[in-house]
Parts: sequence; structure tokens; C-alpha cells
Amino acid sequence: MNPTQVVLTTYDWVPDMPRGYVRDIRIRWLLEEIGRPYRVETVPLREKTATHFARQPFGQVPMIQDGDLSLFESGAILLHLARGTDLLPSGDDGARVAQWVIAALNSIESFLIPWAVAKFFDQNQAAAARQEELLRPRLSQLQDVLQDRDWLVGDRFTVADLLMAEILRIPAEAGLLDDLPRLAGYLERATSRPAFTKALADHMAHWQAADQTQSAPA
Ligand SMILES: N[C@@H](CCC(=O)N[C@@H](CS)C(=O)NCC(=O)O)C(=O)O
Repeated sequence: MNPTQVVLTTYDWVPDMPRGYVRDIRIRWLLEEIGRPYRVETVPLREKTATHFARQPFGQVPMIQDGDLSLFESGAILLHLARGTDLLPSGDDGARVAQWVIAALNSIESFLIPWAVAKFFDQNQAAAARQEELLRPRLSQLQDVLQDRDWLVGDRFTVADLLMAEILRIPAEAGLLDDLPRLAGYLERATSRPAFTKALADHMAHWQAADQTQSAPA
């Protein structure tokens, strides 16, 4: 098989705060893990175009083009790209991986977003504290799952671990994993993979290059 080059679309520029976390990082990480060649295209952050909305109805990133297929939603993109690789087993374990991909998005990230918006964007610490009370049990329950295993499904790293670990990065940096050593260890195991290091370096280089051509809003 000679896989075609994937086109990954992210923003043309973002401010400092989200750098490192714009969700193209998850797709870059997966593409590095599976060794798929890709190139990056951009859409404007500030003045979103009709073409962007035609591909991503919510005007967000990431998106990919894989041959004739245009896809949005990071989870769907990851599942598509992982298909047929070691990161997405077949059979029952494949169903378990899909289950954990959806759990990462729907049972962890959905709790994380209101907390992160309150804490980092609105800087409303009272609201952030309330959201943290809802988020912390989820993180603790996730640690319970990992009490006697290294990865979410079977005994190997899968696309579910890639996504879950990527989602855990922000709460970890905010100290929410400090009293969850097993979960912190899981995150460390995942993000010490060379594919993540490469993906993050390329992601950050993209924003640095963007600074040469774009400027912050007045
Ligand atoms: N559920 C979507 C969320 C995408 C998303 O929130 N993208 C952010 C960047 S990481 C974005 O485009 N934010 C700007 C906006 O929502 O207008 C996915 O996982 O792909």
C-alpha cells in the first residue's frame, strides 16, 4: 500500500495561550505514530470563510483531507486514520478502543472544557472551582480504571490512549493530577513517546512561523 499524503488543516495563527493545545496536535501525533506523510494547510482564525464552514459546520479545526475524504471532529479523524494500524485493533478490542475514544471526548473532555474556559479564558476562579469539583471525580474514576493496567485496552498503546492522554495534558499542567500518581504516570508513559515529541515540536514550529506572517489583533 502506498498511502496518499494527508492534508491537515489548522489555523493560520493563534495567540500564545492555546499554542501546544490546538487540536491539530492530536492528529499530528497520530500521523507520526503511524508514519503517514502529511502536510499542513491553514484557515484564518479571525475571519472565518464560507469555505471553512462548508468543511467544518462549526467553523473549527482540525480538519483533514485524505484522498477524496474530507473529515472534521478530532475523534472521527483519529479513528479513520488509525484504521488498519496497530493503534486500532480489530474485533472486540476495536469496539473497546472506540468506546474509550468516545469516553475521552464525552466523559472527560466535556467536563474539562467548562473548567478550562472558566479558569483560563474567563479567569473566573469561582466558576472554575465549581467546574473543578465536577471534573476531579472523573479523573479519579479514570485512574481507577488504570489501577492494574498500563493502557486502556489490552496491553498496548492505542488511539484511545493517544486521545485520552492528549486531553489530560491541560489538567495535568494545572496540577489536577498531582494527587493521582497512576494517572500522571499514564500520561507520562504516553507523552514520552517519540511521536508525541515530534508532533509537539512541529505544532509549535507552525505557530512560530505564523508569527512571521500574522500579527495579533489590535
Ligand atoms: N469537537 C471538536 C472541537 C474542535 C475545537 O474546539 N477546535 C478549536 C481549536 S482546538 C477551535 O477551532 N476553536 C475555535 C472556535 O470554536 O471557534 C473536535 O474535537 O474536533
